[in-house]
Parts: sequence; structure tokens; C-alpha cells
Amino acid sequence: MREYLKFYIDGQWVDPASSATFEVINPATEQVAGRVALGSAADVDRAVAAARRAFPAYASSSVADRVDLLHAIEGEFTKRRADLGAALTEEMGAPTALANGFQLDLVAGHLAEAISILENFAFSEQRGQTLLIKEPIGVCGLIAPWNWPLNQIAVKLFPALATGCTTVLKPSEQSPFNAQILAETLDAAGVPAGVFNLVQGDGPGVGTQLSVHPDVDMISFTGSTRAGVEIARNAAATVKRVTQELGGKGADLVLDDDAFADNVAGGVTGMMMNSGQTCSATTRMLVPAHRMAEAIEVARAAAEQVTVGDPAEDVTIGPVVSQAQFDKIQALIQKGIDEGATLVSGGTGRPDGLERGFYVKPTVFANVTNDMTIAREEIFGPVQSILGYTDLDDAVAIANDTEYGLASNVSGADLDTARAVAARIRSGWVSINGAVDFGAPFGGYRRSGNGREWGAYGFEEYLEVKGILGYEPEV
Ligand code: TXE
Repeated sequence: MREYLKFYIDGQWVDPASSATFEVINPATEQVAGRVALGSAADVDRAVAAARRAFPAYASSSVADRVDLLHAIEGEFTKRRADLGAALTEEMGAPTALANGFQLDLVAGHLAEAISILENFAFSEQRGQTLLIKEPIGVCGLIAPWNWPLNQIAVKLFPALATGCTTVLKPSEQSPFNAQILAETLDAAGVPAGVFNLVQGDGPGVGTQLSVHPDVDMISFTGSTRAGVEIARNAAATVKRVTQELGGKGADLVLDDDAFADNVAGGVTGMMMNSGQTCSATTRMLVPAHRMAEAIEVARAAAEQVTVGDPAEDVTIGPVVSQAQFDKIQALIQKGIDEGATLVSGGTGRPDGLERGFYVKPTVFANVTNDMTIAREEIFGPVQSILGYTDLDDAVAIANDTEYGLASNVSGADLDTARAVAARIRSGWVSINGAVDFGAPFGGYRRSGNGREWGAYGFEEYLEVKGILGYEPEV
């Protein structure tokens, strides 16, 4: 059993103010996997004070020094990959191959991208008589979720460190282990004292205390829309900047062409990766109505290929993260059945032979209409909904008829059509045929959030822009 009873504050492993702890449940076994210190207001005060003290020197460090620091982090991260992967599997049930592979490859990708952007980033620029300067905003509270835990930390922490901000991280209370190991890697890499601080705890406690803290300049949050609204409200009292990456209900718009069967199959298995616990998962597959029967056959076969089980084994998906998520997903699957969608594959209850663990059957619904609950709410489980469209105007209208606007996809062989359709979807990200780009802005329209992460857009969130007017006198 793991035990993490210290926080990382001001370059030291310190005792928390209180002796309270919380337990982390391994979702594959439902057994306690570890115990972690529960932070309180006093720990947040101490961490924020350390970050504030460290800010002036770190903010004025040279770009070259920060590039060196990020390279040092890269070196230490590479050494700890196996430990990080094991932690991810234990705390959130990610299959070993996913935890050690793609999950950590994403983190490495964001770090490499941050280094290359930093090397070329224009922190100042002269326009006419005015000098424009981009300066780090200050002390940043980073509040992270559990679904792609280290990746979500990476997209906040690396731009913050690259731009010269100092940070206090609160990971999700459901996935705190990887963050403890991350803190060890940052310490080994020589991150200056106070530049990175780690306080573990829950949303009502440490999360709220960071949001209301008068000496925190910005909160970067990824999680539920519910918590995002609370954080924004709490942060408003001190006029903090808040960036929020919230939920999604993206469309996978499949064009009517020869690639149709492959795209339907890929769309089903793709959204089920990580047990569907991905904000950018495209959970509404839109197919031409006249090809619904074909889509059902292909989707059923694809879902049957998705193996569920012990994440230590060679499976496609492991459990979902918690009893609460399991219950939410079960209730939504039942809603789909009750509201009249066609159940193509899966359904309620655990898969055969898996009596323990938060395992969900890979589930596909067809003949879904966009007013059904399963088409409107973020399910965050391995549940795909297939909806029919009459023509491309109808498809675009369905894609855009959602409260969210985070990530969508257009699949098809005809790239001209795919590009034209992608341009009409109101969403921060629209991939064509599943493309991924570390430099593309990731973030949402509407209730999917505010601000953008990834690439140079992620840097801008951590910067203030200052104009020095009359820098060059008029001639
Ligand atoms: O999220 P919470 P939950 C969605 C997904 C999921 C649902 C609920 O649909 O089923 O949200 O998940 C911290 N002040 N996403 O309940 O509570 C919390 O401690 C400050 C989508 O687990 O939002 C944790 O660190 N912080 C999403 C983080 O917020 C607060 C990823 C996320 O937890 C807080 C996760 C508060 N008042 C869930 N309340 C995505 N966009 O990828 C909670 N937290």
C-alpha cells in the first residue's frame, strides 16, 4: 500500500498542518491502494507564500535558464516513466500499455513542445512607438482532474514554468500518486525552491482555498462544468484569471463515402480508449441516415473487439475510475434504453466474469436522437451514441446543437468536404480523420470552458501583456 504523507513546498518535503489523510481506491480491485495527506487552508497559505517569494527571481530568469530547466525535467521524467505508469494504473485503472505508453508519451510531447516554443517565443515586440512586453502573470493555482491525470497537469505546469510563473498544484484526490512522483522528478531536476509546490486535497478544501486565495493570480482548471462554475465564482472576488477546460459532447461526423465502415469502426474504438473518460472523446457519431443499418453492424463488431478487464493484463480498457463514475454511467445507459435508443452492444451491469472493480460494458446505442439524455450529457464512460443525418447541413446542425464545444472530428476520404464541414463546427478543436497536433489550441466554446491549452496558445494564458507607450519618441 502506498503512503504519501508529506507535501512538497518551498523545495522541501514538509509535514502537512493537520494529520488528516484520505484513501485512494484502486478501481480494478475496489481495495485501498494508498493513503495521502489531506491538505488544509494552512498548507495552501504556506505553499502560496513560497510561490510568491520565488516569483520575482524566477520571473526574471533568462529564457536560456528556463530551457535548461525544462530539459533537466525531461531527463528526470524519462527516468521515472515506469514508476509513473504503475501509479496511473493503480489509481485510475488505465491499462498498463496505455498508462506506460500513450499517457506518458503525451506528457513527453507537451514538454518537448513547451521547450521548442520557449526557444522561439517573442516575449517582447515593438509596434510603432510602443513596446509590447509579455510578462508571467504570477502565482498560478493548478487544479487537475483524474482522467488523464499527468497529461492534464503537464498542459498546465510546463507552460507555467516556461513563461516564468510559479505554481501550486492540487491534483485530483482520485489520482494523487502520479503527482507525488512528478514532484520528486521536479525536485531531482533542480526546479528552484517555491517555483513548484504540491498540496494534496479535495475540491471543497484545497481547491476552494486556492480559488479564493488573495495571493493567487490565476487558476487553471480542468474538470467538471459544475466545479468550473464554482471556481470561477470563487475566483471572481479577487478578480483572478481563470482558464477552464470543462466537459465535452463532441461529434464524430462520418461522411458518406468508401471509407465509411473503417471510420465507423475507428470512431467506436477510438472513443472507448481510456474507458471513454476523455473530454475530447467524440461521443455522438453522426452517420448518413440511409447507412444506419450498416453503421450498426460495423459498430457492433467494433465494440465486440474492445476487451475489458484487469488493467495489468493485455486489455483494451480497464475499469472506470470510481464507484461514483460507475453509477453515473449505469444510470445514463439505463436512460438511453428508457428513452428508446437502440441498444446495439453492451448495456447495464458489469461484463461477465468481472464481479469486482468498476468495469463497464463497451456500449453502443444507435437511432439516437439529439434530444435524448445520452446525446446531451457527458457520460464519461465507454458509451457511443450513433445518430442519423439527412444531409451535411443537418449533420452540422446536429453537431452544433449542444451546450458544449470542445472537440469534434470529421472522418472521410474526401478532404475538401471534410475541410468545409470542419470549418462549420463550433468547437475549439475539429480533427480531420483523428489528427492530433501538440501545437493546436485545445479548449472549448460555450460550456466547455474558457481559454486554450497546448502549444503557444497555452503560453498566452500564463502571460500578462504590457504596453510601454512612448518607448520610441515621435520624430
Ligand atoms: O469532477 P470534479 P468529478 C466531468 C465528467 C465526470 C464529471 C464529474 O463528466 O463524469 O465531470 O467528475 C476539483 N473548487 N469531468 O466529480 O469534481 C477536484 O478536487 C475547486 C470532465 O470527478 O470537477 C478535482 O481536482 N476545485 C473533465 C477536479 O476539480 C474543485 C475531467 C475535478 O473534479 C471543486 C474530470 C471546487 N469547488 C471530470 N470541486 C475533463 N474536462 O476532462 C472539485 N474540484
